[in-house]
Amino acid sequence: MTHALIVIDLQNDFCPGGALAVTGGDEIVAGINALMAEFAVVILTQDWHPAGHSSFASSHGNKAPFEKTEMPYGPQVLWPDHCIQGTPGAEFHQGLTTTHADAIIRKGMNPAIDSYSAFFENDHKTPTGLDGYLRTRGIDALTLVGLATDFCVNFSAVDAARLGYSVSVRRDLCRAIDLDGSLAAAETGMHEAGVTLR
Ligand code: VGL
Ligand code: ZN
Repeated sequence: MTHALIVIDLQNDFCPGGALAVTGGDEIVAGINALMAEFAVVILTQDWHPAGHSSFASSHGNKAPFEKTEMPYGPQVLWPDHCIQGTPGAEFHQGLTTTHADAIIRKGMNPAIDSYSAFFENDHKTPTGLDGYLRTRGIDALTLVGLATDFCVNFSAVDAARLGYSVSVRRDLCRAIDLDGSLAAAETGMHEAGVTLR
């Protein structure tokens, strides 16, 4: 098996002090850096929204951050403005080793569709190209780490398992947002999809 490490969204806005801070988001950086040495291929993902993105509560006028809404592609949590292209909040955490990355996959650029997964936008149809990249490099096993366990790590892991990869999530190297039980639901969903939770 050729194994890739996928580091999900380890960006300033998801770390303490950021616009959509995940508790303890910065605690996992050193462990992830150390883990990179064990993998033939390292891929980083970057949440990369245009200003005014439709996943932002501020784009809906009458909605507050963390409220839910219905989008044409299904339910969507509305977020504080975060990871806006070219802003400091969208940069990787400064402690993250980015020099060994084989590829950086950006997602969430379509103003009308959010993209939690590294593989597909939230319509579950529009691909990011990551599957093609991994297949053409002969990769069949993935380990996922990063932020946030219950959103982007979860959606990426479930999509990867459905696409036929052997998938592990290192829970100790992830941190969760945990809105209304979303972490427990995500762990159940990943388990049911055949993801190994370590
Ligand atoms: C994420 C919410 C909005 C994540 C990204 O990386 O988990 N969560 N955008
Ligand atoms: Zn986002």
